[in-house]
Amino acid sequence: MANVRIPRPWALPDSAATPHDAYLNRRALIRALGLGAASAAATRALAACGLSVEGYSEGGDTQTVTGLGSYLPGTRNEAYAVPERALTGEEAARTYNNYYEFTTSKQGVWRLVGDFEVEPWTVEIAGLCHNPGILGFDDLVRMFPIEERVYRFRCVETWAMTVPWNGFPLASLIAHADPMGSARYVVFTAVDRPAQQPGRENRPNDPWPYHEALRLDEAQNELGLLVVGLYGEPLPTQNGAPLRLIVPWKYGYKNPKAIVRIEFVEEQPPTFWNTINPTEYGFYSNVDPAVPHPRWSQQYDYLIPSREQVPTLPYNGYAEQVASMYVPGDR
Ligand SMILES: Nc1nc2c(c(=O)[nH]1)N[C@H]1C(S)=C(S)[C@@H](COP(=O)(O)O)O[C@H]1N2
Ligand SMILES: [Mo]
Repeated sequence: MANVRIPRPWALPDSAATPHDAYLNRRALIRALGLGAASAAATRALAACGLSVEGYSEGGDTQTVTGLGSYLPGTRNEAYAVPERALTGEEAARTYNNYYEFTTSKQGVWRLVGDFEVEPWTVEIAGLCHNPGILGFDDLVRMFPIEERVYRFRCVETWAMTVPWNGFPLASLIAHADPMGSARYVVFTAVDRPAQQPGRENRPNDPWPYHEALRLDEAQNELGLLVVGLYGEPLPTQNGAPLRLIVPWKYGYKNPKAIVRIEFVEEQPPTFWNTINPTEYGFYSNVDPAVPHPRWSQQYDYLIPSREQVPTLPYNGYAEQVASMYVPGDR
């Protein structure tokens, strides 16, 4: 193995990396070696070569067939194409992340996710609904047909990407849960597992576990996607495996990763970033180029990894689908 030459994007400065090629080459190597996506032996063999299996790594030897992604990529839904932007390279999408449970270094997250176990995984449906209960990950991907949608994604910090997500409509899960008339908000809670989340010790005063919320009508909008895959592959841990929310008209922090609980409530609930800094991060947090962040402009998206600058669009380009839900002043 020592004579196999693999580009190592992590050894290069960001500007010099050609990540997409490196990613494809590494996958080709993994396949050529006949290694499964996540067996412990494969992971150790790759680690010995200075490589890692994207997404699921050490500790991932309990993968089932569904865990390996037999339900992916699902059917491409052409209603959600983004014709005016090129797709972001896979490697960039997988190696430039915000995930404070691991680290605040965007290029460091993917290196630190190795101990995080994505299986077994269950999601609790709770609160004001007629059909509460606990659903296993495998149940979810069997119950709800998976589709692929290309969405713009915009972090409040101005970086942006355009990627194909694989998942099922949040509205479908909500219909299954059957909310009561008194339910007005939906809360999403991330897994609370500090022993496998090395960044937690650096931010002990944050209101963990990560939690976010939507008004019920927002959550029922056609755009909300519960995501289990990225680029047709199982969702990498650093991107929120095994289950995360994508609501593309909102800033990135409204898209929680590693969800274990979805709860229906009556009153507007607290949310992670709004609690930390309410003047900078509102409850709604819809993408809006006209409202500057207190510390920077929101007029442009900077596409990763090139940093190409493009105008930020109202509601991130999804005004047609979502604008009617809001009144002026919703922040
Ligand atoms: N659990 C959890 N979810 C999270 C975050 C986080 O720190 N923890 N960061 C959010 C932020 S600020 C952004 S921009 C997106 C980044 O998603 P990506 O890494 O898949 O691009 O995840 C969001 N979801
Ligand atoms: Mo973000």
